[in-house]
Amino acid sequence: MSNKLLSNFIYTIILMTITSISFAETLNFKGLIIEDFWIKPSIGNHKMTSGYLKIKNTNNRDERLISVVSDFSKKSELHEMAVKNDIMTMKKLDNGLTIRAGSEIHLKPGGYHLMFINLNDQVKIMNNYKVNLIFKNSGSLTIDMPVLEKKFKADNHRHNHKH
Ligand SMILES: [Cu+2]
Repeated sequence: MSNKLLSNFIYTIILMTITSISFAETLNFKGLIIEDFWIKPSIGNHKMTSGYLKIKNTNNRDERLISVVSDFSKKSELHEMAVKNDIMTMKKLDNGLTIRAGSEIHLKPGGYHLMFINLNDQVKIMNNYKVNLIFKNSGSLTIDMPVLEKKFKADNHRHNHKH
């Protein structure tokens, strides 16, 4: 094998690796681009944890994430975090989350999130959990969410949880 061939070969391998990594993190479900999905590890015997993701709506009609289902917690809800009288509070979104045509929503620490309540077991790092996302127009999609440790400021806030 010539040097040029060899370097082309190596280049191709690198490119394939990068491509497969990005494939694993981005899903296209009927024009809804879903990425950056992860679950926060639960702490000790704390019975709940949260999940995050980004959804981009490339279609020309509005979409709505109406509910979430998981098999590792008794309940799963869509929540919004907000500051009320200097205390972080969480509110359940009974009408779901609208993703306008051509725009995106980012569920992230300190804002919108998926709330997994009454966990069957401790949610540990390096595990993956199946989560079912139910959309008003596009129907349901199951994604495999990895448990990742990500540092963020909102973690230090005291919050008042009403369930
Ligand atoms: Cu919550």
